[in-house]
Amino acid sequence: MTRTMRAAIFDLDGVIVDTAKYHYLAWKRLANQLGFDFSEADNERLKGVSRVRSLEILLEIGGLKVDAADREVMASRKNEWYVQYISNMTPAELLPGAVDYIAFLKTKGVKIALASASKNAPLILDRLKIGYLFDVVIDGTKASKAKPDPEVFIRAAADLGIPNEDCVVFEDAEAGIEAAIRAGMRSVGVGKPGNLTAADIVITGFAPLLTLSLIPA
Ligand code: B16
Ligand code: MG
Repeated sequence: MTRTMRAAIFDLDGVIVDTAKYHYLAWKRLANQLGFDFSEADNERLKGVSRVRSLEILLEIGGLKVDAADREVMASRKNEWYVQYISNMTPAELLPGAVDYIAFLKTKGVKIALASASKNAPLILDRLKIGYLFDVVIDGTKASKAKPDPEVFIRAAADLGIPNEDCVVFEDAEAGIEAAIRAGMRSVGVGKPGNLTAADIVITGFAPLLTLSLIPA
């Protein structure tokens, strides 16, 4: 049986706003400072993953063992650089069609949530003045378990009052698609064809959906 999409749950970084490049630049800067390189392919493993877990993966890639106190210093340093990068962000860095697509879904009565691992989500929503789009926001300041744990999506659906199976998740990260599947939700991967193969469908962006006035069901 086909189920209607009653709620759309959006990831933030890499789906609505092009902050993934700033996370990458800040992690690369830290890796370089620690004496090793960090490629865009390596960065795919960090997408959607919490700050603490991202640092662990980065240190694994560099083959470094670092105690907890130094890890905390490094995570803070990366975040300071990241916040510097995003503090000059403008609406030009919203991904094409994302805001229009969300506005379109709202006209169809679809509930909208944000479910992001980022503790910086409130800052980004404020800078870009897009907080009004969301009926519910679950971000890294509210959730304790990072994707691929389904916590953020399950909490978003519960706060919206919509059953998990009637929600569709929009995600750019493998960890996020896995979290959506574990939540019993359908998923739309936003990224390059060939990536995110576990998603129900993969789109390169929202503009084509608008052209077709398409609501994935
Ligand atoms: P912060 P999302 C995630 O946001 C990013 O994809 C991931 O790269 C980042 O490490 C994580 O947020 C934590 O972000 O350091 O700002 O708390 O994609 O779930 O919106
Ligand atoms: Mg993301």
